[in-house]
Amino acid sequence: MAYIVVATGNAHKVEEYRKLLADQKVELKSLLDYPGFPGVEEDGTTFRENAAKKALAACRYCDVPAFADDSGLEVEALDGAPGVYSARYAATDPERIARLLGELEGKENRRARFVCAIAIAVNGEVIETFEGEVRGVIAAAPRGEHGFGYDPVFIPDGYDQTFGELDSETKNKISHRANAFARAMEFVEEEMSVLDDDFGI
Ligand code: ITT
Repeated sequence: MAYIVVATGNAHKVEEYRKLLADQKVELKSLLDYPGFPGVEEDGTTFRENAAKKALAACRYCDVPAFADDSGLEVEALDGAPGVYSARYAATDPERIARLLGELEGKENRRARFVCAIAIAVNGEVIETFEGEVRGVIAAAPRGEHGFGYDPVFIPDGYDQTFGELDSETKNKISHRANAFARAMEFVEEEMSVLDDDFGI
């Protein structure tokens, strides 16, 4: 079976993509299957730029079609922070959440959005990037054990629970990652005659 590499070392992202790709005739590998991958400096100023860098590096290193996601949380009252620096906001998930809640102390506006950019690279070139988002608010305190990152403090619009409390099926229907992925799949299906051999779908 043909396979595609998702250029991430984040096992939670891999799991989400595995579920999103469940109906496709393509096997998913990730950088966890390529321990020798040298890594990519995520020095872009946009999610799209970083996603493109990661996808390209993986496509060239693994010599197969690859896609990557760069994602993060943008908080209105913090002028969009932590944004592209979401992973580097502090050393661990609990510390990142603690810093975020600290910065928001006393602020009334708790609106935020998760953003995900996906880049697809084939034959050593980035062919397209896509973006998805999910809007919501930041909870007063972390709740729930599901998901990863900022999930315990993000309450998506239309729900009372955080992504940490909602099950993975629900998150995978409405998340920034699911929305970006749906756009990417639409593109892949439309361009199938071009990509058929590479993707094997
Ligand atoms: P890769 O670069 O290897 O894919 P990463 O975790 O470093 O893994 P990013 O550079 O895209 O990924 O950083 C995204 C950060 O934004 C991530 O570490 C989380 O803190 C946060 N984030 C992104 N998507 C999230 C989600 O679905 N739920 C919770 N937090 C998320």
